[in-house]
Amino acid sequence: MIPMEQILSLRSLPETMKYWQLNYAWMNVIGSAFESKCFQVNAHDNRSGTTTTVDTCVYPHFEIFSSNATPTPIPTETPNSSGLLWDFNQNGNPEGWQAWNQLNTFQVKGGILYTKSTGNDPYMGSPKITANASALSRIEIRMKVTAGDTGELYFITKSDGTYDESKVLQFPITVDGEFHTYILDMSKVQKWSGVITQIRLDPTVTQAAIEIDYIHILPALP
Ligand SMILES: [Ca+2]
Repeated sequence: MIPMEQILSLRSLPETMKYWQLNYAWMNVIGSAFESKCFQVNAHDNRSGTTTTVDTCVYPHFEIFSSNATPTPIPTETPNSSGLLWDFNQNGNPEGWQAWNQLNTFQVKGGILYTKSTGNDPYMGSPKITANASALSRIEIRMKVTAGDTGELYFITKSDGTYDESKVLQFPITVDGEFHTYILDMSKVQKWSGVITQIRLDPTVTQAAIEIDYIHILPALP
């Protein structure tokens, strides 16, 4: 038998699909991953918490996406008293972050978001947020990158919703095979003001393996 988790990991199945139309999503994943054959799988229903064994057969050219498995919209995230924290500590859940450019294998496992840069302009976007720029001006990123020399943190605001070179902080990265914590003082960037509505991380500027432990938006250092 093939554990449900293993099947889900064969494709980057959106987290919301695990809750929506579970059987449909699960059949689709099998169909895209195997040749025609029959076998048993464990199907875990996240809603009821129950696991059942099911006989199933799949066929080549099985429909890959379900048109009625509409993902639940991700709400805008607002800070709690600590700030905005993305820890990537739940397997399979990138917490609203998405690979936007030149990043593949975007996967959360064992407390780490794993991804791989395929070019010289890789970047990933946060979920929509509502963050008071003057209250939260420090960003901490703990990550391990295998190549490159520079990371970049872009952002947009309520009054300026375009990603451009006026709203970015560049920082040197260390590529020695270890995790490093980068502390970014966003108050150095003139346009870090008003309400921040989204951030974007360019973890490096070349092809590299990337592991991200966490991304935190925090109050300024005292
Ligand atoms: Ca983590």
